[in-house]
Amino acid sequence: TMQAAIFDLDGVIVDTAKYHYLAWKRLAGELGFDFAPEDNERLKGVSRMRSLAIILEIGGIRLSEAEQAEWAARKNAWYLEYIGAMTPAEILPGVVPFLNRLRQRGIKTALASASKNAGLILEKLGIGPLFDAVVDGNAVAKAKPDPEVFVTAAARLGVPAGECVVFEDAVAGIAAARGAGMAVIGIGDPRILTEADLVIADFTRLNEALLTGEPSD
Ligand code: B16
Ligand code: MG
Repeated sequence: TMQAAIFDLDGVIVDTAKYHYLAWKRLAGELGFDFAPEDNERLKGVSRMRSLAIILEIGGIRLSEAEQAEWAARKNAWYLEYIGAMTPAEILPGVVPFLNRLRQRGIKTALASASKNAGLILEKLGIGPLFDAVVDGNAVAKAKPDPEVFVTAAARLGVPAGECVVFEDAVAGIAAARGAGMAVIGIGDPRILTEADLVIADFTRLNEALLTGEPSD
């Protein structure tokens, strides 16, 4: 039986992708090229520096390590500006009731995000207390699709990998959860998230029956 539920942040709890997109687009603009919305898909679940490498490849631009660090810092400052006005109203539908029901059932909850800003975002959303553990981009050395972030989350909860279920919206994140030996529920399009055990559109109709095998109420 499932003892723990581990959640990705961007695309699962809240749509920060739109703010990342605005910040990367601004960076691309300053470097003199356009960054199309379609290309934003490639950045989902991927670390900040890896995202920058993808953007620079799209723009056909080469930068030194020091310049890359500067642009990444600039991008993050813009991103922080954009998420500054974020409120609990932006939490994706069904998330809070689902987290509450899990907790009522004694199922442990963790956040496992690639983002170094995850703590700040949870604070803005007011849902930090709903997680027993938070593992973010500051706590891991290897980014998704490496399993480290999920392995670390399970260890912090004290739950074996085989008894964890992961909720992920990104292909890289699903691969990471699989690599950790965990069950994965994809949030999004089943044609894209082909490696998930199950794919749902969002949390509005999901309940803990999925985890306990008990009938829904
Ligand atoms: P930051 P997740 C990821 O969050 C985003 O999906 C990805 O687009 C972003 O580049 C990454 O966080 C790093 O974010 O620049 O804030 O450290 O989906 O793993 O919750
Ligand atoms: Mg995500």
